[in-house]
Amino acid sequence: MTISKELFKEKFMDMLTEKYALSVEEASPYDLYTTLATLIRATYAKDWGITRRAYNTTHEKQVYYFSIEFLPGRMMKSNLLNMGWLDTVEASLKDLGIDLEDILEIEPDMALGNGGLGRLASCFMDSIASEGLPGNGNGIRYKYGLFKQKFIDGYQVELPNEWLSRGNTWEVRRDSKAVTVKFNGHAYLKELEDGSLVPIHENPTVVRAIPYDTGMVGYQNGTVNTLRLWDAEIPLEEEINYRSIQQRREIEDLTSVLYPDDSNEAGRRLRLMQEYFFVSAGTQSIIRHFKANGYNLNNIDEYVAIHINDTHPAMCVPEFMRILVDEEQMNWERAWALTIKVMSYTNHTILAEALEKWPVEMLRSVQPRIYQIIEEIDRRFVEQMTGTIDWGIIERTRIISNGIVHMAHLAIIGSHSTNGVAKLHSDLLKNVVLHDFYRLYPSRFNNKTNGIAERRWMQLANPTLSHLLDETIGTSWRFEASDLYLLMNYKDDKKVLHALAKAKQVNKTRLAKFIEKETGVIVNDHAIFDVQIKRLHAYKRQLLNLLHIIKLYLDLKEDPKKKIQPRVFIFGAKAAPSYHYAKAIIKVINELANLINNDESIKDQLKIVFLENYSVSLAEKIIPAADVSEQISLASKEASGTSNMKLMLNGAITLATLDGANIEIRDAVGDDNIVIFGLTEAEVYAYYEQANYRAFEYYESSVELRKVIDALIDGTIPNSSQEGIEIYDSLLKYNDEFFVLRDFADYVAAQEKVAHLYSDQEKWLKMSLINIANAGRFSADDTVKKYAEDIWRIKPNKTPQQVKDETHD
Ligand code: GPW
Repeated sequence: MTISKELFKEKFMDMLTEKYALSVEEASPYDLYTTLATLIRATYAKDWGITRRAYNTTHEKQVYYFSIEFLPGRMMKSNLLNMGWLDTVEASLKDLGIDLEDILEIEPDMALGNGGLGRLASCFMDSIASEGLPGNGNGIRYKYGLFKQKFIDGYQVELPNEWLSRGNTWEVRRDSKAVTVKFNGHAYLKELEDGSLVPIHENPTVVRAIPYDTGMVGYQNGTVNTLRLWDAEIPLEEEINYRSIQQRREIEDLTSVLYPDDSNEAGRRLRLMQEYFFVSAGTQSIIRHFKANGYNLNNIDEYVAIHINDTHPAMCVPEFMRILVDEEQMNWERAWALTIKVMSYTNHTILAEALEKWPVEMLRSVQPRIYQIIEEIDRRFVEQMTGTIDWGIIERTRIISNGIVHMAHLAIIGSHSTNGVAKLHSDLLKNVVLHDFYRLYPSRFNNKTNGIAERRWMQLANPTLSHLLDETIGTSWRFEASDLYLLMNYKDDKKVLHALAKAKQVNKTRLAKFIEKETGVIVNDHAIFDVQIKRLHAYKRQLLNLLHIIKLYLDLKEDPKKKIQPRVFIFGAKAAPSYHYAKAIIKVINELANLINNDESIKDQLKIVFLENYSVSLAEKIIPAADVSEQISLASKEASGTSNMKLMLNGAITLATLDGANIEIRDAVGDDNIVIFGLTEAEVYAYYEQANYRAFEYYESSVELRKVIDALIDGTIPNSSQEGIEIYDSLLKYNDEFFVLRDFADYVAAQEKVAHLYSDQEKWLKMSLINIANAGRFSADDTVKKYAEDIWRIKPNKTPQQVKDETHD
């Protein structure tokens, strides 16, 4: 799909006339944006159709990736890149006096996710299409994306994110593919005259699910897959049953808001309804599609793989059973064998509070038939296991116990594969968290270390470095991420290292300008840009970062002549609206920032910038400019992390605990090219076993630490006494759940090492180069290939070009 400048300009101006009857000079940036978006969509639409028809005619197996979150960010630049149009369009628009960057900024982020989980799903969508794999996304079209974050007086305030208010050019509403989803009511088995039982669902609430499809354009391979997001409406023929505003609102609410919590489950009944809504709509539409295309449901496992992204879509298991058994009259055993072969599940956390559990009463009331099926799955599981193993294991692994439905148990028992998202995480699943299941089904457990869409995080986000890579190692890395390794040949090449420094400087200067524009803070763009960007969560320990900054500040105040390696600490983080403690940390960071940034005596040595409204598009601005990547979660708590990979790819040096994928980054670059500190996972577990962590002892025995902690409550940091006390208490009164005090001294030493390393620029640049060169292994292209081979058993499809070639000869 290449295009000449002339042809593009002609098409673009025609489209502008068609859509708005405007000339380039008359058009607003918004008009230009929608015109370009429409042209892009119209262009890939042909391949979109060819791809779909190719999947149908070749009967290749397809995967459906069910995820309650997708976080694609902006689509325009990514589509241009993947179509092979980016450079031509940029140059053509320039001829017309238009700066492409200005147009790109018009697009609202598609933020239908909270953080890592949703972004992973979107990186996978890009990679699945780019690998030519037959794969589809299935999720919810939330009317409001993740809240917009503002800081008012240093506090996080949440505003609605109306991303659809001006329409969405990328999506296609497919009315003809609507399905109905049933909730509530009463379910029972009715005995017929011949003694057989039929399931009856009485008085259900009936909702119409309408799919909105978005093309997922593969990287210059002609493949365009589909991300299908469902919206809820009142079915016309059911209008009569929705008489009150209250009843109508319930349907509207179903797809209204993304549950804005990350790693903490709640949201309760509405969230459960959302889960069943997209599970049922997606599963029904898959089965309907395959039936309509003449497939035999008895070997549906040869054509369909369904992936359960964390437990939120775990009801795929009973829903698939419901359709096969109730609607298709298949016998239970056959249906169950197929279900297990079709389903696979990824676990993304070991935090107990994030493992989904639903009260029996609530699940039964939201979907009584699904509850019955879960009960039957549970009954058969217990029956099958009884006598083969300890009763204790059965009690701990069964799906329903003490009035609670355990969704992870449902997902594991109902699927053939359970994977973790980094080596350490997968080992912890096998050996600790899911050990009982591992004993039952050892062959179901496997690891798939996360990956990132390196096209977005390098080619789109960092054109400066991308050009340097082209000049140094050629352009093959743009197609094959592992070719980044060619850069290793230049690790001692002064010219290349110098060029690397220049590229980083360009990005830092650009970010510094952005920071000034957004916050008014002027930062020294030659300081170390030290970046921590991720959801605000106690286990991620933004607090440890904060305490270290307080220490640097106190040091500078105590000795005004002291010189430190200048630093700009950059934060980006949203806190769940109900997560009081996380919000307290935001407030204190903001107040400390205010204090330090306005302290004349500190000058250029220290600045803190907390950028509002962290999002995919903000990440694209920050990451290319980062020198230091803060990955400082308590060992064992961060399942993988993915910002660690994005920052490494962009040449930042990782400052990390041995947690999640940090361990694999260390293995990739070697101990000399990463800075590791803190407790190991084994040490953390030893504390748990011996119950012998005493946070207070660290406070008592270290003068330095005591000064830092006291600064939280002694008025050093203005306007934050309440929050300071809350944090102080979490550390000392409640014994510091995430071992911040235990790791403090080690972290300070590691930060001193970072400063020291940075002062030797040549060494630093070499480390940076080695990080870039070794980041290829974290390409999501490779990750999805492994899922495709080991779990989904799907093969790359023919490209539209191949299909065309064949039909022509
Ligand atoms: F709790 N993750 C996330 F496991 O972003 F479901 N949201 C979530 O709700 C959960 C996990 C859940 C993240 C992990 O915290 C992170 O370590 C991982 O890299 C990411 O999922 C993708 O696997």
